[in-house]
Amino acid sequence: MKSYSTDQIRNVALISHGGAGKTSLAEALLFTSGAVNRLGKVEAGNTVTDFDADEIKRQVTIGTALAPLEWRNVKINLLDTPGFFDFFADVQAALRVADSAVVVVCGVSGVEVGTEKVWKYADELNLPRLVFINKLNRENANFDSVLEQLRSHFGVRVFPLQYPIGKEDSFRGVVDLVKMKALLYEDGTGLKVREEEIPAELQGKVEELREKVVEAAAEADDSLMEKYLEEEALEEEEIHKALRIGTLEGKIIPVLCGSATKNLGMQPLLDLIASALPSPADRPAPLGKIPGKEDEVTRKPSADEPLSAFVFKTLADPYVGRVNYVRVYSGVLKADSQIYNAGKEKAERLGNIFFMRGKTQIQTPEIIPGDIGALVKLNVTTTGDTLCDKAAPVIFPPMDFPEPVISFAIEPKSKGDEDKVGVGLARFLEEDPTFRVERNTETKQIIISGMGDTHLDVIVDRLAQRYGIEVNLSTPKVPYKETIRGSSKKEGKYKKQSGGRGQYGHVFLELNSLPRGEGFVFEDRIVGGVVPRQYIPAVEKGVLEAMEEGVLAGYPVVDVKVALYDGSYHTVDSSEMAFKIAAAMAFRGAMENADPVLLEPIMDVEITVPENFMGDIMGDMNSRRGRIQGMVPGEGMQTIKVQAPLAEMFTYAIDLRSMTQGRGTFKMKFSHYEEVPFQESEKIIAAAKAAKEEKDK
Ligand SMILES: Nc1nc2c(ncn2[C@@H]2O[C@H](COP(=O)(O)OP(=O)(O)OP(=O)(O)O)[C@@H](O)[C@H]2O)c(=O)[nH]1
Ligand SMILES: [Mg+2]
Repeated sequence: MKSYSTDQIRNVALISHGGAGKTSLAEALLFTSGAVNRLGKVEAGNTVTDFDADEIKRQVTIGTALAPLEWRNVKINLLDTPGFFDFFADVQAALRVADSAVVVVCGVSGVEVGTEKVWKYADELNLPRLVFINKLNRENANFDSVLEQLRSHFGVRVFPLQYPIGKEDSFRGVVDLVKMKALLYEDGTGLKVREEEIPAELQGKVEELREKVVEAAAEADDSLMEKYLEEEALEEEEIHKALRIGTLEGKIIPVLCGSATKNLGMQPLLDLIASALPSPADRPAPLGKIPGKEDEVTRKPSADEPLSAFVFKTLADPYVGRVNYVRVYSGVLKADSQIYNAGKEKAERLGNIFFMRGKTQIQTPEIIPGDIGALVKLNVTTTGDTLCDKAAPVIFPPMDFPEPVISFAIEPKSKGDEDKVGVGLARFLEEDPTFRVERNTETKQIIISGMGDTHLDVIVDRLAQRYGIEVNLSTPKVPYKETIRGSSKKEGKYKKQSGGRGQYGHVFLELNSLPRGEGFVFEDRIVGGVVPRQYIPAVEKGVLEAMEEGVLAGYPVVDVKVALYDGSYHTVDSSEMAFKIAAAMAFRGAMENADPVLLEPIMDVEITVPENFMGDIMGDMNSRRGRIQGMVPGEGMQTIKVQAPLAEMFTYAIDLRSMTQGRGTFKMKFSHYEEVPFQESEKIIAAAKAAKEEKDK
């Protein structure tokens, strides 16, 4: 690859609803620019950016991939992002380092939930963007209606710069509304464009649209306004300059169209990316913190500034090892150099450094400010880290990824694979910021959590593929607990005095319930040494051991106060062991008489949905034993605060998505334990009994 300067770089994320054609578009752009000499297909599993085995199998993008290409003196770093909601973290990562985006919209489905979602996110980042209406060769594709949808969703700043020629099967080119020429594709490769006069039947339509483009250009560039008002014709150059100004400011969002799989419409798209989308130098320099100081610093995209680079994605490749994708913000990142990980306070040694095109490593001596590349074999560095010059350390803010929303218990199919599962999962943690693994100490299960069932399915597939481990997923066990509502007293006596040294322990315990969350209190009310001092800790220990398995369903017991108020001993036969056993017996007996109940974890849930889904959400929450705590209105959205039992919430991520077609989101965190209602409780106790009998068989 040639060397470029910062103003010749375009970091462009391809974003869309799932399946609009981002990967196919990246492929077509690579092919048209000559970066690859074959147009791969998603269906054939041979695209540059969907290179992962799981992506090929599922024919969807799972992780953001890089695709640099060269076009007329500009280096365009495409970032092909996933459209599937489960993998949204990778969209976030891509948009963090992109300077602009191409929003791909399907010419048949038009604006979809995912389009709105990525658009909103790009808005939050003030990201200049353009729209590509794809799949115009498909049956029922309709440019006019999709444009209409775009304008009604995203406002009148959305302007077409093209109009398609021919429909569906006969879609064969576009009218360039700036040049006012027809661009025709006739040889089937998409590589040759023939310029022609605009077909007569489109003339009327095209002039109407052109008028709007000129108007928008005049509005974007003050220097053109006067000329425009005096009804002087604007030059092509002037319009392009104005479009660039308008696009960078976000006042204009140009719309182009074509077909990725037909490789139709790629040259104008590449031209517009080069001419209208920003270089790193056009974007605000990022703010970072100097470690240990409060002051913020900016790092300008200049080779003279000290080095700073941000790691936006880590791949834990089982063969290549760890690959860190970085964007350099300032200074020049050089191969075979020392760099400093400011957050982790560790120096790292660089060997070879690369540009990545899909999985292909293209070696480079350096990565200049604004460019994106990959580093291998770093020891401590992962996603979210800042790399810099040790003499001028800086830390850029890490990314704010969403918390996982769905959990499953994971178990190897063959016993003995537990350790291997642990090692494999730890690898995924390195590369996936929205994946979590946790060992639940109460249920003894390993719980994996992620952004949706597909996300976790992919993890399962990868465990098999990369590490040869087969696992089962199941709904996690609820960590129920047991407690008492009443109080009671009970005697416990353990006595064995036949032959040899005997055993003698004897206690009286009183149980009282404690307020929720108080745990356990032990009270020693022995007077006159009826239970000798040295045995009292054994009594407490016996109680604690008995509390590990309650009398109802074997769950841990909480929120009880246990008082030892009487007992007796034997000078020879008493022992710590005997007192422990006596205490456990007394505890169990007392608990049975103290109105024992099951407790279940209650979660604080915050659900955000468009207003029209409110009714469904509330009805559904009712059936999940949820209690509405409040509502906070937002822009067209409502946030509903609910408390609901964990037992009812395991599949909520999936259900909410299907209830709201993916528009709803939720957050959940543990709140407190609460009594399980009688009917539910009966079921849980019966299930525990059955499980125990099964085990004892
Ligand atoms: N007819 C037609 N099909 C297309 C076109 N572009 C993409 N497709 C098909 O649409 C499907 C999805 O294309 P992808 O390129 O994987 O879409 P994507 O946006 O990358 O999908 P995700 O990464 O899963 O979000 C594939 O079957 C493509 O062959 C097009 O221009 N015309
Ligand atoms: Mg894709």
